[in-house]
Amino acid sequence: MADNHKMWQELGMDVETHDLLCEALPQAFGDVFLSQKDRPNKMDYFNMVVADIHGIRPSELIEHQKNGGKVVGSFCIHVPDEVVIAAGAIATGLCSGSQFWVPGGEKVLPTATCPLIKASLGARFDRTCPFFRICDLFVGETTCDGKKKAWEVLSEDAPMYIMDIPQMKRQDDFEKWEKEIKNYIKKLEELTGNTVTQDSLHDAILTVNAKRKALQRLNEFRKLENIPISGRDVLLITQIAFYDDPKRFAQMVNILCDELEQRKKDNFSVYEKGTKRILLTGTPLSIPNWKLHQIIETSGGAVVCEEMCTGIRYSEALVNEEKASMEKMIENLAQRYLGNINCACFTPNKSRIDDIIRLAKEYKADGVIDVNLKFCNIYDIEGYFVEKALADAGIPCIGIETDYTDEDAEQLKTRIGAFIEML
Ligand code: BJ8
Repeated sequence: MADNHKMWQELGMDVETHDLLCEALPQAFGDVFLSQKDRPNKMDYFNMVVADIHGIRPSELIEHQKNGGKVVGSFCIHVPDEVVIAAGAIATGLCSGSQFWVPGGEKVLPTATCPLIKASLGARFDRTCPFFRICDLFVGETTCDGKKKAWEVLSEDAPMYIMDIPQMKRQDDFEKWEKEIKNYIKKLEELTGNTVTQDSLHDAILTVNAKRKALQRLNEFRKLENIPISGRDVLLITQIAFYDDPKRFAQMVNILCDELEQRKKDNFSVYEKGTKRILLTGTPLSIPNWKLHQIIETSGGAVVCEEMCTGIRYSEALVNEEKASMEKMIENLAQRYLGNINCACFTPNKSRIDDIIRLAKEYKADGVIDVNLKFCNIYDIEGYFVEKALADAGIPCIGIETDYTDEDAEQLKTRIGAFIEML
């Protein structure tokens, strides 16, 4: 693996502290992923990306900047990557899934803030993540209260732009969101000096759709009785989707799917017979948050679907692919990015509840685990409806609350183990 220290130093990172993260990651990755039996060979690409996650992709982003390009980071799947790509910039995900960054966030935020938000700010303020050093623009959104206020704090140190996401899905809200997307396009045009054209926007829609289609193809394998790939591996791939070059990523996922196609023909499963099928729903699992999948899949369960932003919510819906007027394509983006994402920030949010039941049936889940990141009120409260709907549908469910630490790992193992046993 290349020595990235020079690059990190030039980015103004705290290299010494960052080295501690680099030391811990290979062990965690080995324990969760490399210890699995019968992994598909074509996971090699994704292993390599993660092994050098703060090296390979950051150096590509820097190369793009050296050639005059811009890099735009965002924290939420409501922010449309298509317009960033159409403006000739690179879009990258920014939300952070490690406890490593949380204490840094706690220096500027109340402890009673969700770990995802704390880690995101910690990564920037502590200078321990290259992605948070590279971005020319940080795009926040007004989804939950914690994020909304945290962006104000982050803006003291980073160039921020905020998209105001409606909290309902009425006709007026779609129109408002269309305006927000138009304003975002203007901002990106100013940043990059490029114009978003009908051609560039249409190409970008096709590029991002191709990535989502590859993920859809991958997820289809999880509906099979004999599942040819583990939930852990699919989670990892989905997490990488937020960072990788979209065209290369789609190509690599499709190559992997070709291998899985053969496994499907051979009725090959990575799980033993009798393994219980689990659907996860709730708050996102940002990289490198692999805790729950690891616990579930070493306790007699298989994660068959994530009704999460790091799951189906990211990949299921496509943007209409028609090459229409700019106006119409922006309307199509607004439809997809407002209408088809069921974040708990919306009221009401019945379509999420319906989706959970639909997905539990499609993926033949034996049980559902409703996951909540500590201090996330909106998902916590919505858990009431999730659990009620699942009880009505006769699908067993438990709700759990967790964070990025390992402190609750033993307790979670006991609870999840007991849940899986009774399925
Ligand atoms: S669309 S889930 S990515 S906002 S977990 S920060 S909600 S307190 S991450 Fe999210 Fe967009 Fe919604 Fe998805 Fe706040 Fe809750 Fe923390 Fe959250």
